[in-house]
Amino acid sequence: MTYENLLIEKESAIAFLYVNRPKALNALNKDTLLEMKDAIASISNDPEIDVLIITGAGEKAFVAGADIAYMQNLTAIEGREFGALGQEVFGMIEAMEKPVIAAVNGFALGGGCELAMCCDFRIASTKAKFGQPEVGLGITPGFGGTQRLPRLVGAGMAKQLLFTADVINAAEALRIGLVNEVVNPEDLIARVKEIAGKICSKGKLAVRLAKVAANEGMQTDIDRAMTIEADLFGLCFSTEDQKEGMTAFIEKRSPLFVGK
Ligand code: DAK
Repeated sequence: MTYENLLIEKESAIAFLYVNRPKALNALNKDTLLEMKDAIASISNDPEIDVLIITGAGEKAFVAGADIAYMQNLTAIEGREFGALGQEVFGMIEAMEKPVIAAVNGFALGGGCELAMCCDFRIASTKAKFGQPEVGLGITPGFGGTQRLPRLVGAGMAKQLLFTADVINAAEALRIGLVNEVVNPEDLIARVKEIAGKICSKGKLAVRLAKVAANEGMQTDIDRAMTIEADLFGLCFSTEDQKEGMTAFIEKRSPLFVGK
């Protein structure tokens, strides 16, 4: 599939997905979401890629939301389909076993904030702005915002943001735990690449199983979650990487992981 609204770049084991509609501040319309669905499936299945970085093209925006011009005249049925498509794509990002980092370079509003939240974690530039402005448009968030925001920042803070439609800056996003780090705009991609590179240097099966354990564990009660963790921990002992990682430690050398 050729993409009109995305740019995909690959650098060793790291893939970059740029949402690329800078004139509309990278707003998500149906075509963009369909392209993202294709791209995420392809990156998930690409054996050369271990980490995905999602960011926005241009200087101003990560993603300024779902495309309001596209949504303005949707019928109820079309709106339902659009919401389901967004939820499906964001669910694919959250569920893909390879780590996904959001490099938030500017506005991350509405569907853009929701896109950042379905990534595993967020690194922001000082220019980033976050918010769920939907109630100001007479709608509720529809791509998971009412669910992921409370899980990330707590119910009280999430409800304040959801009910007021307030837009917060990167420092406030850091304070409430919505982002992990804030860096200067010119350093954003380098910093995210540095983190991605560090992840790539680890046992990739272990990284993926750790993601599965964390994601699945958060969806269930603690006893079941511990069982999931124990099972996935056990599974690691079927891998060459576990043998190599522990042998390297005993032999006081760096491990050479093969991802098997
Ligand atoms: N959609 C479409 N176009 C957008 C856009 C958006 N979300 N955001 C910006 N643009 C366009 C602007 O219309 C403008 O286009 P032109 O006029 O140049 O053609 C261009 O991008 C530049 O924007 P501005 O001129 O407004 O730039 P400023 O720097 O002055 O302002 C801004 C930047 C980000 C503060 C402002 O653009 C803004 O407030 N944008 C809207 C932000 C917003 O409200 N985002 C949330 C969208 S609602 C659901 C499915 C999905 C959703 C909900 C439910 N179901 C079906 C259940 C999701 C909803 C949303 O995400």
